[in-house]
Amino acid sequence: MTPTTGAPAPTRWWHTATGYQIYPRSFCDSNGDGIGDIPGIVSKLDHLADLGVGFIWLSPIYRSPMADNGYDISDYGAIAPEYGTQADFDRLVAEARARGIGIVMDLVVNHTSSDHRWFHAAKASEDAPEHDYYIWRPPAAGGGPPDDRRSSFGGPAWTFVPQLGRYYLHLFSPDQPDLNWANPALRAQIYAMMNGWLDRGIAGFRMDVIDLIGKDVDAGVYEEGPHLHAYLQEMHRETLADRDVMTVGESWSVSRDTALLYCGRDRAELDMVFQFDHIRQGWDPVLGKFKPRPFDLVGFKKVLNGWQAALADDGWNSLFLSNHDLPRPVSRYGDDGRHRVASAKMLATVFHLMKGTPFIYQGEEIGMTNIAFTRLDQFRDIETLGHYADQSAAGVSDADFLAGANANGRDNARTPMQWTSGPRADFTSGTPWIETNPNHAFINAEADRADPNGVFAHYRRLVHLRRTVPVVAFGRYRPFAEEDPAVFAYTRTLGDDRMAVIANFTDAEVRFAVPDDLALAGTCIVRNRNPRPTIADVMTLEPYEAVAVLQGPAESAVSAA
Ligand code: TEU
Ligand code: CA
Repeated sequence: MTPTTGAPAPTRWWHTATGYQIYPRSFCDSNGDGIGDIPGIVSKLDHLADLGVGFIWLSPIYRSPMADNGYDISDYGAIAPEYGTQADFDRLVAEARARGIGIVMDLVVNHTSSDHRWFHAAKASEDAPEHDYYIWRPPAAGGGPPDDRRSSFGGPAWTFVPQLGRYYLHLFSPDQPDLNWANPALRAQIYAMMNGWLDRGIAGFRMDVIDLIGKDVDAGVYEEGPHLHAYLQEMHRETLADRDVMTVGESWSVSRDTALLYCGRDRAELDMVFQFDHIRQGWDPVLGKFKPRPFDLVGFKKVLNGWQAALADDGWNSLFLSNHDLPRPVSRYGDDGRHRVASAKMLATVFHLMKGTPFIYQGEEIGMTNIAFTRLDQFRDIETLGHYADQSAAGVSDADFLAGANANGRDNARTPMQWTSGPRADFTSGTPWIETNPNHAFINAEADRADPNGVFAHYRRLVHLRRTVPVVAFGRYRPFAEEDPAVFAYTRTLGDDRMAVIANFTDAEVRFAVPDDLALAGTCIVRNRNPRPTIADVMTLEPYEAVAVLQGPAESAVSAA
């Protein structure tokens, strides 16, 4: 382990905060059009204040044709009319701030919508200054697209514009043309836009696919391209420096070897990255997400333990299992039937007690599950529909595709937030844009919050511990039982405080021989089964049992769970 050199890292507000992701379309609809909106979010802020979160990451709310539910922006300065007005947004920022919650905006600047005025100008004439805001190439020598890169949503990554005789690049759908970051005028426009939002009092940015902005198309380098870090440093200088905000960059290509280039303390780029090694570890290496692999705890731990080690002394981890692109954790990694509540709490315990900033995706805090669709026409997502076209052309049967899409598609976790057992879960008084999970009859915020042993109460405790117990936020991480196929175990240490976390990832009882340095006696601060103030010798863990024990001076400040 590398010893810390130099001065200790300064403490920032987001080191002890927990984030909460809102997918606006599916959170709360205030006007009955079936689409969640900003007034709906404002009406639910007390739910979040009660949970104790420090900031909300708001998926995009800018004006957009919604081909990809807002990840296709047509005006960075405007609020989507279906989500509300500028006044609604300012009210959200103010009302959240009054509850100690910051608003983190989604910054989608790898691409715009094809309906952005820049793209209209770019397409109209090669002489327009905006033409060079996008990435154009002539057809390949023998005709056809410049290279055989595929779009993330199926089909080629290049679309031909006949009147120009050229192709434009879109790493996502044709409705999402990639911006040309090599153009300095474009970069200046983006920084001005960011400053505009920052000046309105937001708490930071989550940056969509930020690893893609530095690409060198002619060299065939798309991920983590040669210009990435120069752009991020320039962006920091022009927008973030001297502001006390939080930034987290989404990167599907970042590795433990490159992470500190984005979030090292002295880099002046980002505060954190969202990395996906632990997620992709469960995908088929060739066929990808629509062909999930059986869950392998040993591999999963290796990845997560490796990230804890890589960012132990510099940088900072983000901690998450779920977002609007991923399946519900309780369905993917736990048991969404009989052991739903216990496994939801177990997963939360393991993630929230690691070192880093945890993110809760809406509904996770009440143990929402994936919906199971039975027909392809129930899906709305551009990614799922695009891959369906590709895979059925490749001979994959509808039944197989449906199984893969239910397991790992994005819509299954985008169903409306389940507020009550009432009609349409009280998400809307109208017809929701995507079906409500029928299990809202028994899985809903009202019922869960009324239960002192509910999932919400468990999350609230974890969020509170991070704020109040320094070893939870800052303690050094040490993994145990790395080869154990059933148990996730680690300690955290800070000064004389030690915390042990032990979790059974299976639906069976497990006999666990406790390694020496993991055993301790103190206060049981988190549990989902019986209290265990002592961890010694051999434990028989119940299905999905999770327990955290604290030993040391901090015990006096914490009540037993
Ligand atoms: O996602 C990045 C991305 O690459 C996804 O397509 C991802 O590979 C896939 O969903 C895996 O499940 C971001 C946003 O989070 C996503 O919602 C957008 O669709 C995408 O960028 C384009 O902006
Ligand atoms: Ca609405």
